[in-house]
Amino acid sequence: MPATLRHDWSREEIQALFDLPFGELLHRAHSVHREHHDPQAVQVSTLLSIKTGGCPEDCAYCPQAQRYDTGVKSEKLMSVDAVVARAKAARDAGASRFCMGAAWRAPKDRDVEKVAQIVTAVKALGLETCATLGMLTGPQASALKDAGLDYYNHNLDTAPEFYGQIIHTRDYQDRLDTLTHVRDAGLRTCCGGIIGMGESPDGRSGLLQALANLPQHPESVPINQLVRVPGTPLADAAPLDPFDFVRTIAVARILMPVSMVRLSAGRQQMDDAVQALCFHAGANSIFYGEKLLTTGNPDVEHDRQLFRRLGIHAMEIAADTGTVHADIIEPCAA
Ligand code: SAM
Ligand code: DTB
Ligand code: SF4
Repeated sequence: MPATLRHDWSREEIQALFDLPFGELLHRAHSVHREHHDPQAVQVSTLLSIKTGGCPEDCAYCPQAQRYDTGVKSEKLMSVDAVVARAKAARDAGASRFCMGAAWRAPKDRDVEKVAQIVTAVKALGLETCATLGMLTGPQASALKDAGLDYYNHNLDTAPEFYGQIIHTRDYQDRLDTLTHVRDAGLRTCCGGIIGMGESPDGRSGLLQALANLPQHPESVPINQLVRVPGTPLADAAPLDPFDFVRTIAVARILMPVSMVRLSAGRQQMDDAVQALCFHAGANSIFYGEKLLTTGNPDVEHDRQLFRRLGIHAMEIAADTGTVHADIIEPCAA
């Protein structure tokens, strides 16, 4: 059934969902999930860092910020052929989407031209394409769309009021502006955040509120658990209660019922049972392959076994590369 999507969630309503008994919250989230998705189908994306390290920004979580001593070696933009070889391998291993990340604050126009060539070549392999390159102008977003880009990833990362404790080199509005350019160019948005950076429970509600109250729900919502990288300011952030992570997935599923919710970074540090709870709570997308951008991810064989043990399977690309968005009706409540 087509979903009625809300964009007017209050902080109190969201907090009340977080405060439900765990079993009750999971029951509600799983029911919403079943209404709109095949609960056994999980979308798999493979990530590649196509331009690594040396970033001028100061995102406190990020191993690629130049100013932190994290041991990440800077590398320039990869060639089309080198990226295509990695994309082919990802496709042959079963990925349906290839996500290319670059450690830029904002790409220059000539960077976008080069990435556009890469996108066209990856798209020709029959994969869905996604890129995350930092802040984009409207014309840059359109150029990427014309090259065959399907999704653009740009995260809000955290609640507006906590953002200033994590990033000082650009503000929340800059992120919202890029998301507007991406949507206006006709690209699908992939937008989420990070849990476990020391935010309060209200901070988690604030992130999900900001995401759900965007003019359109992002088609893909990556929920990352902070990967605590030595050398970054958040290296010693307090560990997250795994149930709080599962709760965040569940509330995201309830607020954004037709979006794909991605159980994103942090799976390597997560017990298989916690991942199973995340799938039950409504996560239906993962990053697949041994590496995220610079940090580790579960190996492919482990994930294949996990899928078998849980009776879930990888989702196919729909004919129009629309994955599973056919039943979205936007917008409803103001
Ligand atoms: N430079 C671009 C940008 O910031 O938009 C694109 C790449 S950036 C690495 C993409 C996203 O990765 C960030 O917005 C953040 O949400 C996520 N990320 C980076 N480091 C992380 C970490 N240590 N743990 C979890 N997520 C992380
Ligand atoms: C997202 O939300 N998570 C991915 C992707 N979008 C680009 C990145 C996770 C990065 C984790 C740290 C690293 O490997 O460098
Ligand atoms: Fe740079 Fe992106 Fe890392 Fe921030 S998250 S430091 S913008 S690569």
